[in-house]
Amino acid sequence: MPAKELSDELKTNLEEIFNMIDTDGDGTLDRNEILVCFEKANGRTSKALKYFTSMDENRDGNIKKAEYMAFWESLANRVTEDQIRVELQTLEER
Ligand SMILES: [Ca+2]
Ligand SMILES: [Ca+2]
Repeated sequence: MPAKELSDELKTNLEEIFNMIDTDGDGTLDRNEILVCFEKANGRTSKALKYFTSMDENRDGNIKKAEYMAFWESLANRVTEDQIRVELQTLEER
């Protein structure tokens, strides 16, 4: 099955969230930034760490934007965009 592309709208949304999580603006998400984001969202730290581990493909402890986008793109092959939006809403709820 060919890889499913994320819609432009969802990509824009994902980039906005990336920039929101990347509080020091260095273009990568570190463990701390992810934890802060998820703690503010719902205190769901274990879920944050699960996401973080699956996103960090090269295991260097940081999530680059490319790794982040690749994670969501691979997720798009398994779930619908609506489900991704639901996930994103849990991040955006403050
Ligand atoms: Ca950062
Ligand atoms: Ca990495």
